[in-house]
Amino acid sequence: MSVGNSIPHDSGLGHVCGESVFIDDRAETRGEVHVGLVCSSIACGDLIEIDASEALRHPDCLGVFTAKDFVHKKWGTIVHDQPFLVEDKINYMSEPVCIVASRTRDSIEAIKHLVKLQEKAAAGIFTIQDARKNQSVIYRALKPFVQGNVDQALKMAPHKLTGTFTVGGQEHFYMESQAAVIYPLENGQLEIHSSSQHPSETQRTVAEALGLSLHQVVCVVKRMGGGFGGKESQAGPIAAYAALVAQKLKKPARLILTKDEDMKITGKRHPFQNEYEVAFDDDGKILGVKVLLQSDGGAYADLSASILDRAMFHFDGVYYLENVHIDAVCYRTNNHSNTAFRGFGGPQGNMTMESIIEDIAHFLKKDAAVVRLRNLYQGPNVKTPYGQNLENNMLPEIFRQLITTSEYEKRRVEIDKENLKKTGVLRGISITGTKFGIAFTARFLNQGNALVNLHLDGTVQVSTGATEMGQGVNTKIQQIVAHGFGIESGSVQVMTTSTEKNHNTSPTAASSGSDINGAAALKAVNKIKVNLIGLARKKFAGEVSSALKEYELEQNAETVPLDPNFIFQHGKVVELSTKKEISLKELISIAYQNRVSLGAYAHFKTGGLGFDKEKVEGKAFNYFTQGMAVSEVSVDEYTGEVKVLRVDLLMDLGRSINPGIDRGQVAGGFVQGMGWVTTENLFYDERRNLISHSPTTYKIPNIQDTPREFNIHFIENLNNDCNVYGSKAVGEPPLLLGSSVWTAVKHALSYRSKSNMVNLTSPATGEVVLMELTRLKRSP
Ligand code: MTE
Ligand code: QUE
Ligand code: MOS
Repeated sequence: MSVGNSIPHDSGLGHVCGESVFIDDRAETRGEVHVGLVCSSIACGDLIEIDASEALRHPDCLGVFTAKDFVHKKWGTIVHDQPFLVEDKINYMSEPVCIVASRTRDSIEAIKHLVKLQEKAAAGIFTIQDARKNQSVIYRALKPFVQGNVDQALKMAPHKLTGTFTVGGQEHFYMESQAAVIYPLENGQLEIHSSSQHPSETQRTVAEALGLSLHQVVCVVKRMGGGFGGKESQAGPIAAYAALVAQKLKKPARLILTKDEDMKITGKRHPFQNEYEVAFDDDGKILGVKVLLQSDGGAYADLSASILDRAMFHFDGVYYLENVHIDAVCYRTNNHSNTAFRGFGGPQGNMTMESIIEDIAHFLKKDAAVVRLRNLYQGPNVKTPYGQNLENNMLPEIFRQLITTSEYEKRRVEIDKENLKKTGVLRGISITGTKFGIAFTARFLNQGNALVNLHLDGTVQVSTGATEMGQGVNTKIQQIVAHGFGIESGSVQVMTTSTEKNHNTSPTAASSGSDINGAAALKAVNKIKVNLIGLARKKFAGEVSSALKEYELEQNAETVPLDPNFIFQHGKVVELSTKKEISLKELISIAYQNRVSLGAYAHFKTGGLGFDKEKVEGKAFNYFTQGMAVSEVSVDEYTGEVKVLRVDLLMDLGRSINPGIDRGQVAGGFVQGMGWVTTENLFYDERRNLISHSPTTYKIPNIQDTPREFNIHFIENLNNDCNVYGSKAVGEPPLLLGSSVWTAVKHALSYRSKSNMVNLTSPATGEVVLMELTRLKRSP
C-alpha cells in the first residue's frame, strides 16, 4: 500500500538531472520583455524626483514605470499598507521605486543605472529600542495570555532572574530567487507563472494592482526552488511588477531577481528582543514567568501580526507554566518588511524559554536536563497559557527515550570532566523540545479544495491548492490518492497548481499543506469511490443484463458514506461479504459506458477550530507535532568557533505518509534552525545597506557544518485521529529544535563562569562567542 512507504520525491530525478522546470527555465517566447527594478538608496526620507529621460533613450529600453502606473498603489496580506513602488515616502533601504522594461536581459543593468533618483534622507528607526522609545508600533497583542497569578509568584519566589533574550533575523536563502513570467492573453486576461507559495494571493495582488477582476487572472505554480515562508506574501508584488509591463506593452514579461537584489529587497525572519522575569524554587521548578515579546516588523505590516501571535503561542515551549503572563508587540522600523519564515514566530518564542531554563540551571548549578524534566508538560490533558489542553501529550515519553538513546547522562558526566582540563576547547550538551501547533491561527485559512480526475486507463490526475517547494507535498498527495484507490503510486500524477482549477486557496504554509490538501484530495477520491461502489454493488447483484439498459445511480456522492463492505486494493474492487471482485479498470469502463461521473471536486475544512483572541480561549490548534533534540557542541576558546559534534533527534510524526520525505524535512529543518542560531548574521552598514547580501558574506550551513553524527528517529504514535491517515505535519517543527545547538553553546560557556549568568545572544557566531567568553573570564 502506498501510504507509509518511502517512495521517491516526485521531482527527485528531475532535480538531480536538471530537468525540473523553474520559472527562469521557461523558454523565452516571441517578443518577451525583461523587467528590472530600480531601488532606493536611502533607508528613510522622501523621493523628490525620478528622472528616466536618459534611460528611455537607451536603445533596448521599452519603458520605465512608476507608482503612477498602478491602479491600486498598495498591497498587503492582512492590511494593504505596502506600496508596490515608492510614491513619496521611502521607508527602507533598497525599496523598489520604479520598473524598467528591456528588450534584452543583458541591458537591464545599464538601463537601471541611467534612471536618476533624487532622494532626501531623514533620520530613521532601525532598532527595537528606538522604535519602542518612539512608540512606532505595527501591532500589539489584543490581550496577553495569562494563567494563575504571576505577580504573586514573583513576589513570593525563593529565586528570581530577569533578562532579555535577543535573537536575530534570517534570510530565507531559497535557491530560486523571486521570479515571475506573465503572458498577456485575450480580453485583457493574464496568465501568471510565479514562484509563489500562495497562488490565490498572487492572483489577487496582480488583479488589484492592475485594476483587473479575479476572473481575468490565472496564477500557475509548477514548483518553487524553495520558499521557506519567503514566497508567501512577497511573491505577489514581484508578479505585479512583471504583470504591469506585460499589460502596458502587451507582451510577455519576465522578472527574475538576482540573489543580491532578492536579499536586499525582500523581508526576512523577524528579529526579537524578549524581556522576562522568572521565579523558581530550589529544584528549578518555574513558579512564574512574565514576558514581553518584541519583534522588528520592518517598514510594513505584512504577516507580522500573525507571526507575533504564533510567537506568543510558542513561548511555553514544552514546559507547563502555572503562573504566566505573555504580552507582545511588533514595532515598525525602517528595515525591510519582515515576513513569514519556517516556524512563523514560533522559534523566537520557543527559544526564549529554552534560554531561560539554561539560565536557571546555571544559577542553581544543576543539570539543565533535570530542570527541563522538572518543568515538562506531564499527563494527557494539561493546559497551555492560552487555555487549550495538550491532548495526546507525547513529551514525557520522547524525553525519556531520547535521554536514553542519546546516552545523555554518560556524556554529560564526561563533558563535566573534560571541561576541567584546559585544552582550549570547551564542550556543551543540551536537550530542547517543541510542541508545534498545527493550524493557521487565522481560522478561515484552514480550508482547501481538490479536483480528482480518474481516467479510462485507471490512472489519476489530481490538482489541489498546495504548492511544491521541495517539501514533498506532491508526493504525499500522490500517495494519499493512490492509497485511496488501491493503485500504484505511479498511476497518480499531481498536476501543476493553478487558480483555474483550485480557487480561494490558502498559502502552502503553517506546515499544513499536506494536511489540508491531502484531506481534500482524499475526500474527492472518496466521492468517486462512492459512485464506483454503487456501480459494483449493482453489477455484482446482476441488476442489469440488457445491453440497452444503463446502471443508474440514484445516490448522491456528496452525502453517501463509503461502504466498508467494499475495498479498493491492488487495482481491484472487492466486495468483502461475497468475495466478488472486479478490476478497477473494468469498473471504470463500465462507469463511463453508463454515464457515471469519474471526476470529483471536494472542499475540506479542519473541524473544531476556533480561538477567540479577545477572550483568550478556544481551540487554536488541531494538534501538536512534538519533538526533542540533544545536541553536543565544541567551542574553540581561541577563535569562538562552534562545531556540532553530535545530534540525536526524536520526533512524533504520527503515522508518517512518507518516512523518507519526513526524514529529509527533519534533517533540513534542523540544519536550517541551527544555521539561524549559529552562523547566519545580517550585517548592515551605517546607511542600512545590507552588506551580507550574497553567499560570500551570509553564512548558511554547508555540509561541513552539519552534525558530525546525526541520529534521527521517529517515535511510534498511532493515535493522531484528527489528521489524514493519522499523520502529523512535519515542515516547520524540526527547525525549532536547532535551538539545542545554541543552548549547548550556552552550556559550554557556563563552564567559564562561576556566578555570572552567560549572556549569549543569537546567532552565536564566532565573534559573539569569543566576546562573551572574554567577558566571562574577566569577571568570573
Ligand atoms: N522544505 C523545502 N525543501 N523547501 C521549503 O521551502 N518550506 C517549509 C517546509 N519545508 C520548505 C520546506 C515551510 S516554511 C513550510 S510552512 C512547509 O514546508 C510547507 O509545506 P507543507 O505544509 O506541505 O509541509
Ligand atoms: C501560521 C501561518 C499563517 C497564519 C497564521 C499561522 C500564514 C498566514 C496567515 C494570515 C493571517 C491573516 C490573514 C491572512 C493570512 O496566518 O501563513 O491573509 O488575513 O498567511 O498560525 O503560517
Ligand atoms: Mo511556512 S513559514 O508557514 O511558509
